[in-house]
Amino acid sequence: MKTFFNVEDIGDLNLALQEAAQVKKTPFAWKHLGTDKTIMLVFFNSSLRTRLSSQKAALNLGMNPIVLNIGQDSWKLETRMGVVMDGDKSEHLREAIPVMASYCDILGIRSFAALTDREYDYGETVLREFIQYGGKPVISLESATVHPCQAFADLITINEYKKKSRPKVVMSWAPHPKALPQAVPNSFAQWMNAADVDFVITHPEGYELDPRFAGNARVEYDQMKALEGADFVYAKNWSCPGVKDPSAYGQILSKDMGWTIDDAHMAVTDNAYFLHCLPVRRNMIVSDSVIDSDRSLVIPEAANRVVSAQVVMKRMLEDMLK
Ligand code: SN0
Repeated sequence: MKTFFNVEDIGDLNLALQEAAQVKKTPFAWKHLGTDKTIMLVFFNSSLRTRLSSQKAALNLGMNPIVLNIGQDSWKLETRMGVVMDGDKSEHLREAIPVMASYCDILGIRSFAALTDREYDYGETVLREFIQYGGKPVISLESATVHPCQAFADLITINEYKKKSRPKVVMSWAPHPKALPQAVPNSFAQWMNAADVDFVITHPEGYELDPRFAGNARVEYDQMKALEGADFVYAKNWSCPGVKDPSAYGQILSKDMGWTIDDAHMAVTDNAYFLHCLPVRRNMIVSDSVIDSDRSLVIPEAANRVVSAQVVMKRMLEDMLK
């Protein structure tokens, strides 16, 4: 595996889930793979789970992790090509990428969507530059349009807790005070479309996800109707993906608190489990009563982030031996 970006990169999902179960059971069984190998985790944005779970996964595999926070520990980096660098950015990605790549065997990159230029974000410009100029395997640690380590951990969690062979999984938009990227819902939709689940997306009008990720997933605009009989409720806010109206890209179209997942929403489900990638805004996305209930899986879901990251790194290290 040279890149981890889309669901296709992991190949057969059942095999990936079997491997995840093995990694979870015996996390230190592949320590030899990472001996004398270094992974560099580059963060352009804040992180708690991704940063820590990636480091833990690397350590489980015997690798040395190096973490760099761009702009805090490093120079501020210019990402646009062809500009006169007379502002506050001291170094260009064009030099920084090959330099960082020369110090490691695998690169992990967190670079959120800026939500101003749809083409730049949806072209995954920064991630592609790391792939092109780094020449090393690259993992998206939430880039402009995808968060594959999260979606893989979500799938692992659903697989562990499902009571039916084909559970109903509902991803619901929920309100948030800030404009957030579409990376988490894009990846979740992409992975659920590839998995053996009955997948439904619900959101207010205007929040339609890019068809590259939503595919043929059922969209139900009536949130309560969508939640009926659900086995898993996956809540997430995202800003306008700009599919129907590109000029609205990155905007907040609704703050309707009627969409907050509370007891009344959970009551129409089939005693569903609650999932969220975290960080979560309590009583915006989900009520205290739901996230504090015994149906909430947010902590085991976050714990599975080590497992998903470790499967991906393990595959990359195994490929280096070929
Ligand atoms: C990020 C997002 O993509 O939605 C990361 C999720 C894994 N979330 C946020 O930026 C939340 C920030 C906030 O202030 O609530």
